[in-house]
Amino acid sequence: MTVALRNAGAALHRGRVAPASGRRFAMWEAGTRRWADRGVKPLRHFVLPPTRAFTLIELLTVIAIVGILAAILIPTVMSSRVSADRARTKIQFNQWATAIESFRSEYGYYPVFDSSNLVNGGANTTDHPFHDVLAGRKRDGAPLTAGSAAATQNRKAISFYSFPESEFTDASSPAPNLLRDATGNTEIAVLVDSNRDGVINSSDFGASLPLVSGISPAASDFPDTGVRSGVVFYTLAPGASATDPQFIFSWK
Ligand SMILES: [Ca+2]
Repeated sequence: MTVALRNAGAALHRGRVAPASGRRFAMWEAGTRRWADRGVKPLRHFVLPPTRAFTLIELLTVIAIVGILAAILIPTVMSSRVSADRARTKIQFNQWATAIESFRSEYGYYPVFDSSNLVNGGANTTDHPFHDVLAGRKRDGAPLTAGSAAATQNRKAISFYSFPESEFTDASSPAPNLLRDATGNTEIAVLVDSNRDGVINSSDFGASLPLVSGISPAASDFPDTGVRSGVVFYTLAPGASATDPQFIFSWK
């Protein structure tokens, strides 16, 4: 006795209307307990959707829209990234300044890093004055060299700041193991109120402000009379040039 129907094999059809002899069916026979071929079942009402490709106009329109969106979004994304890097740089400078102020609170005077007034001034493969004074140890974790400027100033070898690896250039870079800011700058000025008169001016840093990437702040950015602060960091802002000097400052 016949109890069921099943599709015994689907033929592949193309076109708007499948041919009438499109599909074969089998019927289950209980007596023999097997599927028996019952031939072809007409598929007169089986309609396939028409195939359709994009026209050239449609493709060009899509490409134009994608191009317009990219032109709008890419500068926005780039600008956001630069703004974020600037903000992170200011935070980083602020943390360094806090460490310097902690040093002053401990010892009663501001540390002297290097006559260049740059955070990487005097750095070599074994010593890094700015790092060593504030970290209370060398880059490799070794104790400060007895009698060195860092050991003499930070005589208690106090760790005022733990420099993360992200604040150094890669060991494989052309200038490895230098302190860097969040924008990638390694030329960073550090000024302290050495004579502790409440103002940072030429009495503290010398005849002229240190250059960063060949440029120093103008009087409009850093008055000749100085600024009332204990610690100042500055570096060149992303995209700045000699004709368009812009700096990232941090005062504390
Ligand atoms: Ca001063």
